[in-house]
Amino acid sequence: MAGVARQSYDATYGRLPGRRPGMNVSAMGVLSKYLTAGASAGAAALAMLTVAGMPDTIAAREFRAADIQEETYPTVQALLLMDRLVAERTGGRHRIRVFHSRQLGEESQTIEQTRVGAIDLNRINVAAIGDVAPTLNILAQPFLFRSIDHLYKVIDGSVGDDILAAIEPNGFIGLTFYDSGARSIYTRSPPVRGLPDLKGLRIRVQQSDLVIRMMKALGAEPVAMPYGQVMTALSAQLVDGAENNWPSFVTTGHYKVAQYYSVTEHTMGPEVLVMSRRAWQELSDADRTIFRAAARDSSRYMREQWQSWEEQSRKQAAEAGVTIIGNLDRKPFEDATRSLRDEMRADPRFGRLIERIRAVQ
Ligand code: GTR
Repeated sequence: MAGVARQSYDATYGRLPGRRPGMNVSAMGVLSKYLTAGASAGAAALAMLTVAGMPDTIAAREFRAADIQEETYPTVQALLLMDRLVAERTGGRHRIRVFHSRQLGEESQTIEQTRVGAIDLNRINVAAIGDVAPTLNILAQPFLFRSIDHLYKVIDGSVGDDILAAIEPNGFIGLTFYDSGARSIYTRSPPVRGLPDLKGLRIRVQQSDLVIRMMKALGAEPVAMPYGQVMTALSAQLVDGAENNWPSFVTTGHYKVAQYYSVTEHTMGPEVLVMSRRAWQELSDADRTIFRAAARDSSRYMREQWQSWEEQSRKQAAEAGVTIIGNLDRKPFEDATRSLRDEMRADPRFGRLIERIRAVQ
């Protein structure tokens, strides 16, 4: 079976996953693991086609994938790996072209384009898509997970699968989750050392009803705006701060202007990879299996490196003079947002799933 033409890969599709310092701790070794595994999965998929007597003439296709993060960001690297896996496992019939750095628009625009089928694949944060695929808001709730381990057990298990499946009526096929760590609040000034310090501060949030309400519940004034505008807003002092995970705080450059990072870890909402229903309908059953498996493999690959990304970003921020407020009492933050969680639990669409999440040990 024809493999990916590796030499021309960089020219056509951009950087290979694993090349960037920090990302490539053991990436090339990890990569070959996935690619080797892929060869047999691809062969198996082709065999399935033959067994089922289906024509093997399913059109070759280039799928457009969106990710607003920049090229070196872990999720973009994961999508680039997914392209290689899909190419290898379909004998080069299908490719994924990754449009990173908001080339296809801001997150809310890409979500709409994915819903109508103009974008085929989209890597989005669960909070950002929660307004149109409400089940994903479950995972974006403040103080839902006890730890990152708890989150992993949930998204890797049957609840995760059920949440991915639940968004199909909203026009999306949920393929996999990606790491996003925990989000914390950072400010230009004043430093947030406890809940009272947040009072009245203008904090940029994602364009999400849930997150807007969460920030209000914390006593701040939420300012919802697209990711691509936050740096300007911080620099021009239109907002006092924002909130995000370590790698986003650093890759966006926000750490250069917002020099207080308060470890509130108020949400651990992961990233999600969705496919448009339209693109999904074009895939044969065998190709669907390949896409799902490649998505999950790319997510495992990314997870193997996520922690080192977080650590390196944290270190880079500290070296650049960021004050890390790590000893803040999170209990008042949790208490202030309790009514949001209670409301979601009482919602018949979400109550059972939330109970299952809480029961995961
Ligand atoms: C990042 C996430 C993006 C986007 C961004 C934001 O952590 O990866 O998809 O949601 O946060 O704050 O807008």
